[in-house]
Amino acid sequence: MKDRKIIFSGIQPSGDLTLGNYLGAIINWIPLQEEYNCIYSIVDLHALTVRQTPAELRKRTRSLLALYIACGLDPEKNILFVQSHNSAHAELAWILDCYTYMGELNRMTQFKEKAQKHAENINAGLFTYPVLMAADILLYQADMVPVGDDQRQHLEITRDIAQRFNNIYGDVFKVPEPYIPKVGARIMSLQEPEKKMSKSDENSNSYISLLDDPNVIIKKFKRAVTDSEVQVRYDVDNKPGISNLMSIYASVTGKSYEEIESEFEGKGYGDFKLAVGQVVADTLKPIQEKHKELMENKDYLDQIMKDGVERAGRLSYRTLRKVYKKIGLVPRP
Ligand code: ATP
Ligand code: LTN
Repeated sequence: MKDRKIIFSGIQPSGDLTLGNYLGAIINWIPLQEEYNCIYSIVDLHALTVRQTPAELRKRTRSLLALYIACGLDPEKNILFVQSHNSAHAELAWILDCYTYMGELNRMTQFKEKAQKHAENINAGLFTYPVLMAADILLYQADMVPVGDDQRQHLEITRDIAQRFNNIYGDVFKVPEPYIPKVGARIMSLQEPEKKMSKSDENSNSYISLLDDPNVIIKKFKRAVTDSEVQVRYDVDNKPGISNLMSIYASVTGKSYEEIESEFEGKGYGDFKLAVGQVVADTLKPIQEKHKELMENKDYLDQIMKDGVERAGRLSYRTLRKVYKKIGLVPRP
């Protein structure tokens, strides 16, 4: 690997990717591949914190890898791998569990939200989820972690755990920085614009799946909840629906909010919603075609997973060995 800064990020195969995942995370990963050593994982162990149907989880894991590539991540330039293929993640997570306090984990808002949503299955994995995420990142000595705004708190706890460990044992872990985009970091639900767009929402009208048909995309934007004014203007507090559509449009086209406001001056919401739908459908079309082609080539995807985990495994093994030594575990003879 070239001597460059290291980037790590991951997405759970817990449902079809949404436009939120794309604009909040993946779209920012594409330019980074030219300047950094990037490692992107499909974090299937994290997905187990919510009950999954085995056959679907298997299919979605492959599909997510195909989407990574279809969105523009080059498997030669980036390390792409499946988290469960590298046992170092689960191993380091256990160690870090012993350096993380219950009180810290109790403050995590994602845990509180997920516990409320899955009241019948508040398992210990859901509670220690951020520690596995810390292990993912710290194993690779990542400098930066590109994520959406909802992951800010998890990045904070990762930094706290790394610093705590380093204070006891010396400089073992790199303390990572979050990398959160200015526009598109929090795409909201199309039906309830106060809530974030989420792939596990029961109402499929609330999100755009990256694999939705163009006519479905246009229809969902047409139905998006907005206010009773007619002016396309950015104002998150008073016009959350329109502001959300504006941030989607801005993030896909690269236009500023002022440019969008003047583009739609004197036009109604109908025209604007159609334009957003159209530009999103056009952006996703080549991704969908490439995804379809890749899904028909199982051997190719398997080869990428195999190469990816070999490279990831080598890097993480160095950190894991150092950690075991520092804390006093006897090396395997
Ligand atoms: P789930 O609904 O299963 O909790 P999710 O849609 O929130 O999943 P994750 O796999 O948890 O997706 O997140 C993958 C990446 O996408 C993370 O970097 C996260 O910050 C980002 N992300 C998720 N939802 C949004 C959103 N609505 N807007 C912007 N970024 C998002
Ligand atoms: N927790 C993240 C997914 C995730 C992740 C990571 C992101 C797991 N491990 C490591 C960045 C780096 C989520 O819920 N979106």
